[in-house]
Amino acid sequence: LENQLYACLGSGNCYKPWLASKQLDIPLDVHLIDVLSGEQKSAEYLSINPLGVVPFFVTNTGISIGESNAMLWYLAEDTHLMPADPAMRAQALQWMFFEQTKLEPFISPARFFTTILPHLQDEKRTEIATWQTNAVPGLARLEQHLTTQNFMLPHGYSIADISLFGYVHVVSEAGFTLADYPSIAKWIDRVQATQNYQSLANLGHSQASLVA
Ligand SMILES: N[C@@H](CCC(=O)N[C@@H](CS)C(=O)NCC(=O)O)C(=O)O
Repeated sequence: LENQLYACLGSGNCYKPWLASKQLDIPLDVHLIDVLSGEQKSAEYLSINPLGVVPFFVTNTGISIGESNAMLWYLAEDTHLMPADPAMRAQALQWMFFEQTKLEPFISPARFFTTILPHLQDEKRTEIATWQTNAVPGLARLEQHLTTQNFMLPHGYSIADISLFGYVHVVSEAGFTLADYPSIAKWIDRVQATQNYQSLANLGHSQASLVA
């Protein structure tokens, strides 16, 4: 039995555990779920994940894990992507909660209705503007942090970076310009230069261009 990842193309949340598995060389079977056609609510998928969302992870010992950042935590245990020091582990978690509360809820839907379903952009104009406004404080805080640090944690590249990278590296697809965030832009370059890095477009292999 291999680790199983249920994922959809183009998703920052799905990308996070997949990228970690690639960088750590952890074997993983990827099952693509077509969220745009509602496959995540099919009886077959609900029997695997009753919440009907992706990503979803089943370990090679048969244990189910929801939430992309929880998957990162599991995959990185005892590796260079997880700090050993308890206070640093807590800082990793701190940034992962920051990602899920201050950035992902705004960048993800703004990007969805701008880039993934652009025909809904006009209809969603007001909501998109609100999501964009709400993402600014989080992006400003990240920019400030990365002005003095190469990576999120002082010891170097970690799951905190992977967590934030998922949506922040595609923030231009949500209507932002990275020129406004020069330290974030340089951090994106540094993450892309880490060992065994794989782009979001490679998630699900060649089919990823459908929603790139
Ligand atoms: N907080 C969750 C977010 C999961 C999530 O929102 N998944 C989206 C795709 S990125 C989804 O499955 N949407 C389809 C639906 O809700 O029906 C995580 O980090 O894993």
